[in-house]
Amino acid sequence: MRVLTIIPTYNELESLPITLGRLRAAVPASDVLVVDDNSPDGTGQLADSIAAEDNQVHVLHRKGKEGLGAAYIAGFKWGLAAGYDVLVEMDADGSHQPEQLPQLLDAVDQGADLAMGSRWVRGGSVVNWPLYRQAISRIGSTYSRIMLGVNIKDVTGGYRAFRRTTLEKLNLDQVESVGYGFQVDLAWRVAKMDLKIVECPITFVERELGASKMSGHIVVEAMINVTKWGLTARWNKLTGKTPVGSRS
Ligand SMILES: Nc1nc2c(ncn2[C@@H]2O[C@H](COP(=O)(O)OP(=O)(O)O)[C@@H](O)[C@H]2O)c(=O)[nH]1
Ligand SMILES: [Mg+2]
Repeated sequence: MRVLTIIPTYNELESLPITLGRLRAAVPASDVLVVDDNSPDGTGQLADSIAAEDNQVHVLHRKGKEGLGAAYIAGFKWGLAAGYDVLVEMDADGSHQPEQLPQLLDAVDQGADLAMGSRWVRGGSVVNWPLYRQAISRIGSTYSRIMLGVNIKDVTGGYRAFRRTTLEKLNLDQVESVGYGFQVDLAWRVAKMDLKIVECPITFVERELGASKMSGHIVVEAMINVTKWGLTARWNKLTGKTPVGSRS
């Protein structure tokens, strides 16, 4: 299996080299694609200098900050075009421990179409995460589960390994949202296709360096979108038709 780990970055100058070093040591076989949104702190240039020394590290430079979702879509397209078999999502800040990636890859190897790192299954946990962040994550996951009818415990999580065929079946250009909504959107699309999703317990460690890019806007966007998707799906089921302009 050729594996590409995609790491989106925005102002991760301090964290990125540590995470990259850990990833290259933990899973040397995985190539890496850093997707940088022209970080003002020079993360993109730092990634370039690391890539110049390591031919398994690549960098995709984007014009400006367009959100996590857009960065991942660009990264997925790059990885699919380059022929990778498995595409991994990983944060740059160390929250997704590279040492736990083999679990996700094993799950894919054993037949999962999507392996998801999960904080909210037995064995999963969070370290140093403030209570309000835990509350947002748990409530957001539970609300999404009920609203969308998906049986995934940690649906907003962003440590994932996709089999390439899974991404090929999704219409990536239709995926909406920028933040957590993006992760929910992707997971829901996979769940609707009746593919095999496996949740693997992970220990999510809050960043020690740099600042979070999470905002109230991102949370509100996710809530509004999940509500909209859930109601649209119920409406479609009830009427047996697809309203004009709705998601398929
Ligand atoms: N390219 C890109 N990366 C982003 C953007 N927003 C967040 N990220 C990255 O996404 C990952 C998760 O973001 P983070 O701020 O740690 O979110 P939190 O863990 O929910 O607090 C980090 O690697 C960020 O650098 C963005 O707009 N563009
Ligand atoms: Mg983080």
